[in-house]
Amino acid sequence: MKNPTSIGPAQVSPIGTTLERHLLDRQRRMPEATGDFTGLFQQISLAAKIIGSRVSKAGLSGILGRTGTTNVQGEQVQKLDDFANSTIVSTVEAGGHVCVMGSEEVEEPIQIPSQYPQGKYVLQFDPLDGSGNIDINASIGTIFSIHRRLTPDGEPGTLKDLLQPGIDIVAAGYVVYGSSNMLVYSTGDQVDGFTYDPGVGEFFLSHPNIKVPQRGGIYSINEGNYHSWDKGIQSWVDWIKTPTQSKKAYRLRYIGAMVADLHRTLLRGGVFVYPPDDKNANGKLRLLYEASPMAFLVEAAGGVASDGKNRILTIQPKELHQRTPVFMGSPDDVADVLRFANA
Ligand code: P6P
Repeated sequence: MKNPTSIGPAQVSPIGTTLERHLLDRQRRMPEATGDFTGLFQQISLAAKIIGSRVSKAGLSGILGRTGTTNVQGEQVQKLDDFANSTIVSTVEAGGHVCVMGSEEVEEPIQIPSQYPQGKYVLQFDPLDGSGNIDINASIGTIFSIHRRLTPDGEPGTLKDLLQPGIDIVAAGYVVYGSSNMLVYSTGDQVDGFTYDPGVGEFFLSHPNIKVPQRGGIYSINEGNYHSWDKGIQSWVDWIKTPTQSKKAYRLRYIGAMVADLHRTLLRGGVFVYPPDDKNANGKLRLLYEASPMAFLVEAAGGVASDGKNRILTIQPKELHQRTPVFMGSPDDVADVLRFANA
């Protein structure tokens, strides 16, 4: 009988590989692992299940619509935004694995109450990305990224722990609440996708080792902003949808939720672009809890993630809610749009 605790490659069990099993197999391959990361991830998974359950019946539980408040972004806060934010905060803070959190919905760093341990990790998240889609039952998502703390162990975390570049991310992932709910994550080496089985209450490995195609046939951008873009972006859009002898016209797909648009891009290839426009000189998307974690995943899947000039992962954050232009997806497609953008 083989030693049951042997640290061999993850065996695919007859019941399939749950997220928990995947995390434990990863932990067993790392002798120095303390279980903190696995514990944090299990809290994130629990929060995702709770949020997914509420999202799936939002229309029945009086939780659609707006709270009447606006968030730090100046956006109308949806009731589900608030619910998702408080679910993640309350689930994670009690676990004692993080020292500070950053959320799209909260202006300041979220401190860990003194009754809980100050952990060694830092969690940043967009609790419900694309929340404008909630009331029309279109896909939405949760985005998260995990760093190690920089400040001394045991003390409350600070803004310094949050303002870290994407190249130092320990793990990043997203949950897409769509026709099925999926959790996709990476610790940098590969990207694995897990589909939620509500009958069992577990995420099961369904998309191991996701790789972005070198080139796709889809472009994803809000063409409603066409007249507020630089000429370079306008020229790229005109080019990409014009068939030539050597190139078919690309298809336009735009869901309006970054998680859903990039989930499709990871699986099908192509390019997702949110460039600067008249309203947002630095683009609309936030660096720390949208662009950076998604760039980490896209690069881990073999794609490219640029702010138009540099890798998004190399940006040194200066503010918690700073924005960045986003050009992400298949290497050849990102190269094309950057050629026009920088012409
Ligand atoms: P627009 C959702 O509000 C979001 O932050 C991203 O998820 C999405 O990609 C983008 O904004 C959509 O913005 O201006 O096209 O509605």
